[in-house]
Amino acid sequence: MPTPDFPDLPAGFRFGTATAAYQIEGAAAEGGRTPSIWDTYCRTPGKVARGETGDVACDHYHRYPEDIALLKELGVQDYRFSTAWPRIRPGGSGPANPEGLDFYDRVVDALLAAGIDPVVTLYHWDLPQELEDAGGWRSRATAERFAEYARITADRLGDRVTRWITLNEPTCTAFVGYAVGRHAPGAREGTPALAAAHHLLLAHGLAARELRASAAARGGTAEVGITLNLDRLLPATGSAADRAAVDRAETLHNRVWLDPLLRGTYPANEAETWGELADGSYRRDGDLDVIGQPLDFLGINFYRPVVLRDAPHDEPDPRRRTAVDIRTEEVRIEGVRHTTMDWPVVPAALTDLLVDLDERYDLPPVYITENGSAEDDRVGPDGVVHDTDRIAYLRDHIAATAAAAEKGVDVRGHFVWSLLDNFEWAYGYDRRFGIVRVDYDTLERTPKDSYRWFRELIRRHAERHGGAAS
Ligand code: IFM
Repeated sequence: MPTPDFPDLPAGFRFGTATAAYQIEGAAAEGGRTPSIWDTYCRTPGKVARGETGDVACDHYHRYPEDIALLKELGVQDYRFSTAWPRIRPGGSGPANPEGLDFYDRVVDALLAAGIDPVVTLYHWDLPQELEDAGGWRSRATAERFAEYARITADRLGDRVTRWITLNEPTCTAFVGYAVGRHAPGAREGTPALAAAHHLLLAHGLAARELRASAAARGGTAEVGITLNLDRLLPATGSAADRAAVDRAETLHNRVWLDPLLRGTYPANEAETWGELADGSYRRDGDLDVIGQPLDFLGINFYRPVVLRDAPHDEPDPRRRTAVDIRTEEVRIEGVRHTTMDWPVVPAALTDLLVDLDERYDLPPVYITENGSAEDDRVGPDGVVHDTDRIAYLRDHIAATAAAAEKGVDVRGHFVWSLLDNFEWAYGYDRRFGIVRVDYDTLERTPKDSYRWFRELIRRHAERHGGAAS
């Protein structure tokens, strides 16, 4: 059966869009903000395409009223954005920065005035540089500083923000940042990257306590979640070796987070995955209790499935191995469209991932906190991007979420990545994920066809299930 143009989601389902501070805000040296690891990384020759930086980005710091007007016109119920740690607590420790807090205060008020619920992510990769200089996520102290920053932010915004996401995609922080070296801080390490993963989990747990304590102190409650980019991993063949490769990758990508968070245990096959790199030296008694406190929701970012086969180690010398060298190799999925990230488009993999996770874990309510595609956008003679491929991608993935809901997964919302074209990390600005085009010369925003399609989906959903579109 062909996917309907406008998939039907359950009553009460919420639609949103997502962004992140460093990718859109700009104003990198304004309002008391200090450098993060991404400011440093962008200035390191050869790290980011064309030497681009987030200095200006979409200039959302100054143009947020215009962006919130676009959200209002779109009709979304939710908007997910991140606060910048180096804007709220410059340098990562010490006093809070009133100007930074005032900025987010204005954003939250403007969203609420537009009838949109803010969903705040506290960490979307912009670690204050001073904390990296002191060890970064390899160090337990960073988790403690993070909890303090969470409390400062919740004490200021928690009277209006009720849904909090502690971390975005800790896999990218721990492994792309400290083992692959393609994200800030650009390290290629073994055990320290595993320590970073553990400290990120601890940071989540400590911050969750603070968020709840802040809400309780004002007689309210906070809904606390974490966003993981969970991979749908498939073996290239049915061989035992390829299935074992997927098992190791499941631990690297998914179980390293899900097992401590949802089962209160470390993954059983750590030794098979990492050998002596996983020496546990960075763990302390009681950490699992902090990490495993109940989640109010789980955020899942999904873009594509990954097919893997068994492979030898990249690095023969065990002392020089990184934490991502787990004897696997990615195999290209043929016969499907690939986006400009070269990511295969396989929407059914999202349904399969959700159903499989639901069978394996006792899941809290789920939100798809990011999903979208980078496309080769062309501005037509009418000045508009007619992004039919992006519309098809979004339609089919939202339909895949609907299919998971039909199969019994408690999935409550779907956030499109992203509202705006923005700074795509090591790729710089030429990978465009937005449903609104940003002209980086003039900073003019122009909604694409996908924006109008998403607005119509939201409108029809409201019509079908009662209630206003926002
Ligand atoms: O742009 C990123 C975002 O910051 C985190 N999730 C994936 C997106 C697309 O690569």
